[in-house]
Amino acid sequence: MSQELKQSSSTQDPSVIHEVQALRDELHRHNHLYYALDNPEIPDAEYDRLLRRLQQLEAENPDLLSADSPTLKVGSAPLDAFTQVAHKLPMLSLDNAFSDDEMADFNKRVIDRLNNSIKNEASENTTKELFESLEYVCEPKLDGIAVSLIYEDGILVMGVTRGDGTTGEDITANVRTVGSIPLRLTGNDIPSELEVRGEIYMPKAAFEKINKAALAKDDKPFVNPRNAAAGSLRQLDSKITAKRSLEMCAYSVGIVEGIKDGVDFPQTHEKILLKLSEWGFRINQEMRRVTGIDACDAYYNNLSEKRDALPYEIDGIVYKVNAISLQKTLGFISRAPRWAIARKFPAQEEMTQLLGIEFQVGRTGAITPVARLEPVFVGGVTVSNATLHNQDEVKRLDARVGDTVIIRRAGDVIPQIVSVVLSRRPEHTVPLNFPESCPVCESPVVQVPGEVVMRCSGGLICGAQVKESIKHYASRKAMDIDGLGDKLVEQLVDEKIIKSVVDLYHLDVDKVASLERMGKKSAENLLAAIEVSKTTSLARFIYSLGIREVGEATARNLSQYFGDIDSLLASDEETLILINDIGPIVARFIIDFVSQESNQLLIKQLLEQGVNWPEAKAQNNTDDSNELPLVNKTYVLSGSLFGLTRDQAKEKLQALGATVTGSVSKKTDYLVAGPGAGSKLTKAESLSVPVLDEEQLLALFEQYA
Ligand code: 9MJ
Repeated sequence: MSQELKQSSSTQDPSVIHEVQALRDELHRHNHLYYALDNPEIPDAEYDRLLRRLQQLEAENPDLLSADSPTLKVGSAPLDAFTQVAHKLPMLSLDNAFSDDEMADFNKRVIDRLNNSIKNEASENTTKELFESLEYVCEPKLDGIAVSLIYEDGILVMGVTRGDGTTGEDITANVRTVGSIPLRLTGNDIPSELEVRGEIYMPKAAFEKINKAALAKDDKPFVNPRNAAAGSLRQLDSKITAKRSLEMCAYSVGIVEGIKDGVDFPQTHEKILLKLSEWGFRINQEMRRVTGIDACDAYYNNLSEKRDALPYEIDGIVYKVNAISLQKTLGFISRAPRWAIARKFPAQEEMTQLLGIEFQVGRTGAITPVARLEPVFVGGVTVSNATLHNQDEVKRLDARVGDTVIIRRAGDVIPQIVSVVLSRRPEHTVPLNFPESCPVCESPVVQVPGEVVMRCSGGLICGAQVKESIKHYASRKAMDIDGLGDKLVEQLVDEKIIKSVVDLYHLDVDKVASLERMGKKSAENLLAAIEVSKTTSLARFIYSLGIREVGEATARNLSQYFGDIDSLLASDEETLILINDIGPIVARFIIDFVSQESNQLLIKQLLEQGVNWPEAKAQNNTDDSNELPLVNKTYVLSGSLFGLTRDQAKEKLQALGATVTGSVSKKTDYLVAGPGAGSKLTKAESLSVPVLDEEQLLALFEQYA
């Protein structure tokens, strides 16, 4: 509970006093949940908003300031299970900025203060230029757990969490297990007492691995890598911590005593970091020294692009004045240094209301629950839907209509519901029931043993499956029917103009023209596009049939192997599994498809309507593709190309035997990068994957023409 607020002459408004009191109580509770229990209930963005509101009210009503205000505190009391240790120098936190404007304000505050202090020292020559070209060090803000490591004569003797900034927990046994924390430093210029500060974090890959293992054992997964790191560090048994693949990145020094005679301790932040690296610490490879605030903003933009490709989570950029002498001049305010700031990325997690849940039926009958949300701005876009994936996820979350939920949207990933804020659950909510019959055609919903997904058993009786299969057939990578988008397919099916893809070839131009938002010209264009699309490739045709698990690559392999559709129809599982990339499960799906009479009839009818492709020689031999020049080579395409589309480039590469994938990894042989290549280019560079430009790609095609 906050101390009772004194009413003073300047703040009479009881509603302000009440709001301040309520905010403090609320923030105290969230601090405890976050710092002591590793179990935050609300997203950081919501916490920041509450804190900022309290800061604003305190600034407007200074008489309401109180010694126990959460605005003066960094965190909350540590758990009792570990010994508490007082920091010799407090571990401060950082002030935040959320825009270029707030960064400019920070820079101005720094410059004004430095100018004033110089004036006070009676130097008339205030060098405005000097401060306008002030050096900052920029580094990613790791989203982990801040720690202090004490070294005596170069030997690690203690590791302490930040705790509330004044007192932390002794986690020495646990930090010793972290690979990137040196137990003994190297060098002969190490001060006899040295405190190194940094962030312990869990890399994304390790986080995914431990959560997979947790789910396999029916344990509760961690919400994010930071919670996973915190949970791992707070283990009383350090053997468990040792298995958690934690990392530490050093970002500053605290106490430094007993510098050896003749040794000059570095006098800039950058040089201190380089010295720490020399002594054996990991420092951030993205760290850069820049001049002026514009360069800080450019660094921010650049890192925003790279963010998804980094192997660890970051939630912003930290900027620090480089010269230690200037840092000393600037000093501190209550809880943060004046010489540093954290520029936060737009929140990737936000809170909103769950308005309803709908069940969508996909092309293969898979039923996906979709959450309808009160629109919320998160991760840079407004989100009003989020997938709930499947029944297991629905059970895990227990999200109910009316609930307040936390939404996460990171990078280009589809928005997810992370958790439910149970303390805000209204009364009389009901758990979600998965439907027993299809919401579209009312056929029974079935679950194949061993599969998580529930499916509508209606097949092509089901209007939803019909629509999705026609959309797939017409899509760009399938029959590529120009102008036949999802909306138009829905209209054609809803108006009973078509029931299957075969009906596309008997369309009545007037009926199409009479549809909403259509007209004579659009209808004629559509019919012309359908005519043009009839000439295709066998690979596209196989893909367009929508056989389960037969994507573009598998369709291409089938096309190359069989050379014609009849051989595919006459095939068997033993033959299919000889083909590149086809295992017993996919082989079963293919046989299931081709053995159904309705599918055989469909293919026959499509061919009768004039769907055709150039004849090709069957390779009928799984090794043949090895004769193609780019076989076993993996390419990724990114950015814009000018002389051809990315799809054309992809098809040409594949025709030469190459595999083309969507993301850069150690297995990638080449990245083809055009302007705007973004994070894929960054990742390729970080993995030393060779990068080709369009000219080099065209030269490659020329070589094998
Ligand atoms: C993080 N989290 O990466 C600081 N931080 O400096 C970096 N945090 C910091 N610096 C002073 N790079 C207080 C916190």
